[in-house]
Amino acid sequence: LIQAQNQSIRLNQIGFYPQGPKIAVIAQVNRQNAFSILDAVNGDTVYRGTLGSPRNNPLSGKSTQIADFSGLQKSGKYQLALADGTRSYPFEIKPLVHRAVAIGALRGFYFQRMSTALPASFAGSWARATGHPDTKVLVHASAASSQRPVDFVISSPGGWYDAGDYNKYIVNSGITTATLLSLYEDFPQYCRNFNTNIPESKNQVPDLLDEVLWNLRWMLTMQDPNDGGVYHKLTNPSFDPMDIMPDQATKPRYVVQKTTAAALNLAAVAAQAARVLHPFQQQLPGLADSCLLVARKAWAWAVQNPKMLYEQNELNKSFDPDIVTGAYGDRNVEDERIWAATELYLSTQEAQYLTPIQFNNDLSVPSWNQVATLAAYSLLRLKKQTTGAAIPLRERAIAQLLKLADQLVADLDSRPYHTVMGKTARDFVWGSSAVAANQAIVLLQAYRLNKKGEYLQGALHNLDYLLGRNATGFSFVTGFGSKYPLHIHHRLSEADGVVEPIPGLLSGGPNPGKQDKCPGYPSDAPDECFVDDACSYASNEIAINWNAPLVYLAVAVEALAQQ
Ligand code: 9MR
Repeated sequence: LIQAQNQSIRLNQIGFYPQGPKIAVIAQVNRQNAFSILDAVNGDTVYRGTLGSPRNNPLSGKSTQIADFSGLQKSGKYQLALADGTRSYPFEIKPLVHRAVAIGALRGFYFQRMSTALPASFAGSWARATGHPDTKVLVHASAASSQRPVDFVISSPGGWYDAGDYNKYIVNSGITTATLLSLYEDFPQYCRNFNTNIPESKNQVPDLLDEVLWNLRWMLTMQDPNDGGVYHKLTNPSFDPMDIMPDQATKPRYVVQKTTAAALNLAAVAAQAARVLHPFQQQLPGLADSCLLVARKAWAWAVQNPKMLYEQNELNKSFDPDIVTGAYGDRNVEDERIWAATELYLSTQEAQYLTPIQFNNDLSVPSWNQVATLAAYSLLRLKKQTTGAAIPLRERAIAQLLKLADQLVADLDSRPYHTVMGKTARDFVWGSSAVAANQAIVLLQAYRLNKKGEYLQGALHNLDYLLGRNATGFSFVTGFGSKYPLHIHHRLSEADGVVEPIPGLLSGGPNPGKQDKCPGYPSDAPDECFVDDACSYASNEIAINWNAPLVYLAVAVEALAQQ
């Protein structure tokens, strides 16, 4: 009976929890205000409602109307229908409604695994041969030293492909891996029973941590054991063409320059991993201890080298070959210092790490280059480990986090899509989908502190945004929903000869920067600057630091719905 679906009805294309908020947005003002919810199987009307009064969208000048059917709590498969007969995509109301998305999003990381073949038993139609062994990686001239001359080769296998490209970057791995470790620390019980059908599913380590280990072990190899410094990235000099599979992509690879940002990212992640992996001594002998050693050494290097920034253009003036892949060139590493110090403190309780920590500045929604808030999350979570002089730091972190959460949910009732996302045009940066997901994590952390319903609801509204309730009408997660991107900027999906993109990957989302200059952007409105075309690396690429907060969000709402 699913028929005549109208793309102007925007809603979470997967569905809603029986007790949760349920909102659809009509992207054009309608002449008749009545709407109904139909049983998608037999067409019966199960709920009637009235659209809200028009809301102005300052980003596009358009108006929307809200259909709120939160009162419908019965499980089932439904469609929303307007008085003129137009119908929405089908959606479900049921417990565990986001479990499949949560599993799919974590499996997205499995598909990003480097240096390994993906057999059909785990990867289905997206099975592939092994590529990028990275066992003989050249030390770039920018990273050469007396111990590591230019012709020196290191082994640095594993890790996840960063995004649509075939390189791996420590800075971006930092926030990604930490977000997944934090998910485990926040919801250990749920995560212990979260099976994602990966090769390690039958071992005695939770799948979430097995997935993390794939990248963590790589990150550890990026430290130069001679001095504790950490290479910024492992990369080809320039991006591969779009139509080449990993086993065919055999150009030389380099580790490039040691930077402060890389050292602090590794210090933070390895310190957090040390305490998360501590209970798994038997399954992973020695690993937690090694992580702590690596973290301490990386920190010490950063103390000696407090501002070694990654400046790719400058680097190319002095060294060959030129490196033109992703820079992740953060110009301010003070937030990375706070984060690494906090994780080291929480894993060791040593006062030496307390000195650099302060929460005097406003916290911001995390991104690859803004990570102080990750430190706040860990302090909130680990109350017992926070003693003495750390107690007032934790209190300040809590106050700042709640302030940020309150700003995010303010005026929700007037927003055109009733989402936390999109309060201002500034939310629509490169990778805006991750802004939405990370805003939701801020709210979930606040919710864990004081159980205020509006925070949890705000997080759900942003999940709705990602799954279709937005100005583009797309669910941004491949393979999930009725309309999702089919042409992500993703070499693995473009080159594999399979029509469907690899599932469980979060597209970057609207970005008015339009840096790719692709044809086909529908408008200049910041919330509409999205084009489902593989040429659009600025709006339709995928990336591990965008997928990780999606995993966190989907798993967290599932875990909370069961409590
Ligand atoms: O996510 C990054 C975004 O914040 C930057 O504006 C953009 C341009 O520097 O780079 C993005 O990261 C890309 C990285 O540099 C290379 N791999 C793909 C990443 C996602 O587009």
